[in-house]
Amino acid sequence: MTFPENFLWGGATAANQCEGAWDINGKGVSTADHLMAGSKTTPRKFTANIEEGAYYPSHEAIDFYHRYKEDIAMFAEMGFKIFRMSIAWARIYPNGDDAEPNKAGIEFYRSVFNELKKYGIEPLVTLSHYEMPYHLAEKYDGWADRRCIDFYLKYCGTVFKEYKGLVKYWLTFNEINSLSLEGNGYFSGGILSNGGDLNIFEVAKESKEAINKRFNGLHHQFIASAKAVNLAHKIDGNYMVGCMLAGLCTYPATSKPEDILARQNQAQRKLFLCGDVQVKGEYPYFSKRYFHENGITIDFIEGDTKILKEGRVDFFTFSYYSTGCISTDADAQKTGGNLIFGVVNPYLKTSEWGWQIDPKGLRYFLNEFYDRYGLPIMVVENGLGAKDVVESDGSIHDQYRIEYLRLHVEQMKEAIDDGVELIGYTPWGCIDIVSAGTGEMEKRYGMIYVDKDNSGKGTLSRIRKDSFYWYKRCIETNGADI
Ligand code: BGP
Repeated sequence: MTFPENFLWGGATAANQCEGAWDINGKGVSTADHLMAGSKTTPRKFTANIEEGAYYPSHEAIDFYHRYKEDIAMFAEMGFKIFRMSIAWARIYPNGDDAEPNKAGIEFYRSVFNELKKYGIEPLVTLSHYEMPYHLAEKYDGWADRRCIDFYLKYCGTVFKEYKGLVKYWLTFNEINSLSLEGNGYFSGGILSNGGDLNIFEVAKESKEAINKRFNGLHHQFIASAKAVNLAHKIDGNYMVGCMLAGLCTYPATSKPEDILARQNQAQRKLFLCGDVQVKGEYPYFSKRYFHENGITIDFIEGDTKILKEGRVDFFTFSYYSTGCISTDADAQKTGGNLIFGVVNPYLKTSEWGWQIDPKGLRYFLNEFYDRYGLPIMVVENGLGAKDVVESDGSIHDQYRIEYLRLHVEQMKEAIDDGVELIGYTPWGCIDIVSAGTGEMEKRYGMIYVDKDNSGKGTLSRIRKDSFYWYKRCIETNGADI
């Protein structure tokens, strides 16, 4: 059992969780800049105005904007072949609907890509990772408005042209299926009228109108993604454009037929619907009944069907942290997760944040996705959010993280042996960054520690954890010595 010779080992981040520099060198304010910090039990709050003196985690984050050279050097030291990052749309088009792009923003990412190139690290660029220019949310209600498709394409066209030769792999939307989840209108769609406090751990109550708006927002993202795939291919025949799904991976809680059906339903609606549209180029058969029963009417216009067909993605990617179970028993105990999840699986252990750890599930779902889509796959997020302790000598012994990663790497190996065409692995938050769900800093995923706490205090200095040396060895031996 070995990983293929050219396997893309690396790590993953997102702009609003690591860059900081939220309002300098021409960057516009993004939807993520309006989110305060929360915790495991308190939802993050969205504020319509940025409150003076209040703490907004994205504003400084880990200051990757000024420290990218130092950080990329450490990624190179670990042996990264690929680095997943996102471009902050508002750094390129500050308001989203501007006539001209912000030159300083374009040059910033060019410098980052050049720095990666220096070490032979391939960028994997997410075009939209849980943020958009705030102006688009305020003026147009975000993705609920079809005009956002053109604003997004203008932005895509600019970066596709500017970074030709520097980037090969693109992802159109991070965890696009999060917009198919209750209560996620603002977070993943900039739909302000669906906003308010954000609690992505609970099913928020939405009006029929809000649900309809959210699904139309999703439809607009599908069209934007398909058009972006086409545009990318026109600009550079070597571009590879992928979709990215939140791996909301579930099992039936019992063998009771009702549970089996409920799980099938959940998987179709929350997972496969988006994958099917982006990979197969059309809405799946089961969407009709689902939309009908929930009063959802998609605003299809002439040409949409063709656009979806012609804009199928080149590869498939997903995030994988944990699994949950689906049950029809209303009293079954709920479990945590990066988005809304199911009920407890008695066979699994959980992380400190209540996410169930399931390495074998990764092999299972890699097989599921490959069987359904037949495209090359990358696991573009995976990891353990945990608190770390810095010892008096400055070392950090994160054996728990090594164990988590080791077990998942083992299962990827198995999946490759099963015949799955797995081409890359970018564990989440390879350097500690702000948590998307809670806004905390102390929910750490990194192999590199960043000195900063939940209230935003710290020196921002970087420290190599034990997992840093473990991952370096893993990459060096192409997954043989783990
Ligand atoms: C995914 C997001 C990431 C990320 C990760 C971990 O859903 O794509 O942005 O942060 O989950 O979640 P969290 O940061 O809430 O621990």
